[in-house]
Formats: sequence, structure tokens, C-alpha cells
Amino acid sequence: MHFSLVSAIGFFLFGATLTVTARPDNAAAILQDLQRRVEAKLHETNKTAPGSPPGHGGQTCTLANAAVRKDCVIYRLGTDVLLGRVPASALPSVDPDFSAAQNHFDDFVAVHMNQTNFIHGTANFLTWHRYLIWLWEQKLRNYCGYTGYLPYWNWFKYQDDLSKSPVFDGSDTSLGGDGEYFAHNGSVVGAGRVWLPSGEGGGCVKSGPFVGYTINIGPVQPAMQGYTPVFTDVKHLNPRCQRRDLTTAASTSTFTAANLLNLTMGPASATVGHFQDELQGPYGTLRIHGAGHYAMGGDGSDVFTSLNDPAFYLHHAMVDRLYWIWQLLHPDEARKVNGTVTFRNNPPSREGTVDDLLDVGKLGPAVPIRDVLDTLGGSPLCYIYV
Ligand SMILES: *[C@@H]1O[C@H](CO)[C@@H](O)[C@H](O)[C@H]1NC(C)=O
Ligand SMILES: *[C@@H]1O[C@H](CO)[C@@H](O)[C@H](O)[C@H]1NC(C)=O
Ligand SMILES: *[C@@H]1O[C@H](CO)[C@@H](O)[C@H](O)[C@H]1NC(C)=O
Ligand SMILES: *[C@@H]1O[C@H](CO)[C@@H](O)[C@H](O)[C@H]1NC(C)=O
Ligand SMILES: *[C@@H]1O[C@H](CO)[C@@H](O)[C@H](O)[C@H]1NC(C)=O
Ligand SMILES: [Cu+2]
Repeated sequence: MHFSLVSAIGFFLFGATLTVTARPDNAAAILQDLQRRVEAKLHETNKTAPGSPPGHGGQTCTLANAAVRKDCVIYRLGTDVLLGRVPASALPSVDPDFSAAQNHFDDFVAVHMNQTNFIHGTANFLTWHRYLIWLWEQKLRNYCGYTGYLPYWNWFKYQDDLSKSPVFDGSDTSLGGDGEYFAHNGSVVGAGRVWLPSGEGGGCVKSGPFVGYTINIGPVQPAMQGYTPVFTDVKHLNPRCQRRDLTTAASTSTFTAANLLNLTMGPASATVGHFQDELQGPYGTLRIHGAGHYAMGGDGSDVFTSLNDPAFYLHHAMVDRLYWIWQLLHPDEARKVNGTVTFRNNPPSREGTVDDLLDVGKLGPAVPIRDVLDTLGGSPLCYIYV
């Protein structure tokens, strides 16, 4: 049976033309519906980005040859190529200035840490992270024998019991399970205004492919209480286990139909400024982007070095997927940016533009924002989500 959501979410809609045929309380079904809607749009245009330069391999990027990123529920990583472990063990660090980085996995952590104040709450937040995870996907494929594409963590499944999620269930194809029990009083987030009670972990990840794996950089500012930050920079080596505290309080409260609808069709979808600000959360609130990090707890809860938890890449793939859906639903806004070049404009700085370069240090070439606005632009990006 199909419900028309128009009346239920009428206040979200600007025109009455959008109809979502899913129960209003079922975020996963709403997301499916949005997915079908944007796929239909893509197929209408059979997007080849007219005028765009050829993508990799000299081919123009089309729907037919685009990479397809999938839900990790249906597309697990495969035990032969363990996301993160292969590059970590196989690839050396490429930046001697990041002397704490012991391998290429750490390089990603270091680059993100060094730029934290210039890539969050900024005009480049969505595109910088889009480019970073694309580079990660390329490394896995080009150097680690990985033949798939980056899967995403579908927030709208298992949000009421993260330990059952294929991302975190502790199986060989997950990114590891919960941490060992570590007594602590939850996490303080949202500029100190939101308290999340602890889960059942908090210590070293105790199951899955990354047990015994060493991380080296940070923590700088973990939200999890009792996890003491070290004074740290990209030269401070701090070898330790990766910690996690699966925090369902973060996911269940935030990965909701109301938040999804607001961001894709409601007031928060109206402009790129509204979209990115609501996604990251107005000052003192917890919203979807932060909730993914705090749902991981431990290392994943550290805004500077959350990449130490390999689930970072699957979380940001989902952030990117939401951005992609939003872009396809809002073509007039899709190529705009909003905001300045410093974290919540602190210290005050100039407005960002689509000509600003996305600086990823030695991870890859700096590219202008305009080149990654379209995931089918072909140079460098050529992918879709299903
Ligand atoms: C899109 O165009 C390509 C050729 O550029 C074609 O191979 C493909 O089947 C088309 N896809 C759709 C969905 O129409
Ligand atoms: C850190 O980032 C700044 C720019 O934000 C850059 O000038 C500096 O070289 C980076 N540090 C390292 C060690 O790469
Ligand atoms: C845990 O922290 C919260 C928020 O700071 C506080 O309200 C609560 O009393 C604390 N509980 C314990 C047992 O310290
Ligand atoms: C939707 O987003 C707008 C801002 O873009 C915000 O003011 C409003 O509180 C959000 N609504 C809900 C229900 O979260
Ligand atoms: C950026 O977006 C916000 C809404 O989130 C809006 O108030 C502001 O005017 C926008 N700034 C520019 C320069 O467009
Ligand atoms: Cu980040």
C-alpha cells in the first residue's frame, strides 16, 4: 500500500508536485524513493556532461561507464581486500613532513587533521570530503587490488541497533565491531550542549578484520569522555589500538525520516547553504554528519582524526550520496557553494568560490571545487550511487 506523503509532510514541500510513496516514519523507504526519483532524472538526461573533458581512460563519462557505489549491505568489502589494512601495510607514507604517519592510511589522517579548520563549516566541506574519499577509492583500486567501488554506510538501516549493522557487526567483511568495555560517561558534543550516553564499548575494537591494527596519529579532540587527547600534531607519533563505542543514542535520534526529508525536500534543501549547515548542525546541535561520527564513538568521534576509524570512509560516502541526491533534486543550486574558508567563519575569512582549490597535500593534485561538483563530470569524477 502506498501512502501519499504530501499531506503528512506538506509543510516540507514548496510545490505540491513531489510525492513520496513511503510511510513517513520509514526513513529507509523514503530514501529508496528519493533514489528512484534521482535515477529517473539521470536516465532522462542520460548524463554525459556535454562539453566536459574525457574522464580516465580517455572515455567520456556516461551513465553506462560510471562507477557504481553501493550500500555495503549488498556489497561488502570482501575478505580478500580489507579496506584500510591493505594500504596501511602495503603502502608507505608519501609525505615526510607528516613524520607521525607510518603508512599511507596515516597520510589521509594527517592531511585531514592538518586542514580540519579549513574543511568543516566551510564552503568546501562537501566537495573536499567528496574528493578525499574518491582519492581513497582510487588508492584501493590502483594499489591494493580492490576491484569494487567505495560502499556507503546506509544510516537509515540498523540505526536502532548498530551492532547488527553490516558495517559494525564484527564479521570479517565489516569494519569491525564494538570496542572492549571501557567505563566512561558518554560523549559531550554540539559545542558542549548535547550529551550522548555511552554505549557498551569505548576501548579497543575487539572483533573483525582490524583487530590488532595500530593507528598512529591523534587523538586531538575526541568527544568520548575518558579518552584523553595527547598534545599532538602531524609529527607526534602515538601508536595505539583503534577505539570505538557504538553509540546508538546518536544514530537512533538523528538518522530519522524528518531529518532526511528536511535535507532533501524540506526547508533545509532550499539552498546549498541551508543544506550543508543543517547537515553539519547549527551551533550547539547534533545533526546527521556529526551523528555518524559520534555513533562510532572513540577515534571516530574526533573531528580532527576520525579517519583513524575506517568506517569514516563509508560514513562520508553516505554524506556524499546525500549531497548527490540533493544536487540532482535541486539543479539550480547544485553548482553553488556557500560559506567562507574558515570553520564557521572563525576567524573571519573571505567567501569561498567554486574556483578555490581543494588542497589534499600529497594525496593527489589540488583541483578546483568546480571540477568535483558533478560526479559524472568525467575529470576526475565518474560515479553514481545506487
Ligand atoms: C546512455 O548512453 C550510452 C551511450 O553514450 C548508452 O550506452 C547507454 O545505454 C545509455 N543509457 C541509458 C540509460 O539510456
Ligand atoms: C598543513 O596545511 C597548511 C595549509 O593549511 C600547509 O601550509 C602546511 O604545509 C601543511 N602541513 C604539512 C605538514 O603538510
Ligand atoms: C554524565 O554527564 C552528564 C552530562 O555532563 C551529567 O548530566 C551526568 O550527571 C554525568 N553522569 C555521571 C555518572 O557522572
Ligand atoms: C529543517 O531545517 C531548517 C533549516 O534549514 C531548520 O530551521 C529546521 O529546524 C529543520 N526542521 C527540523 C524538523 O529539523
Ligand atoms: C549562505 O547560506 C545562508 C543560509 O544557510 C544564507 O543566509 C547566506 O546569505 C548565504 N550566503 C551567501 C553569500 O549566499
Ligand atoms: Cu572531515
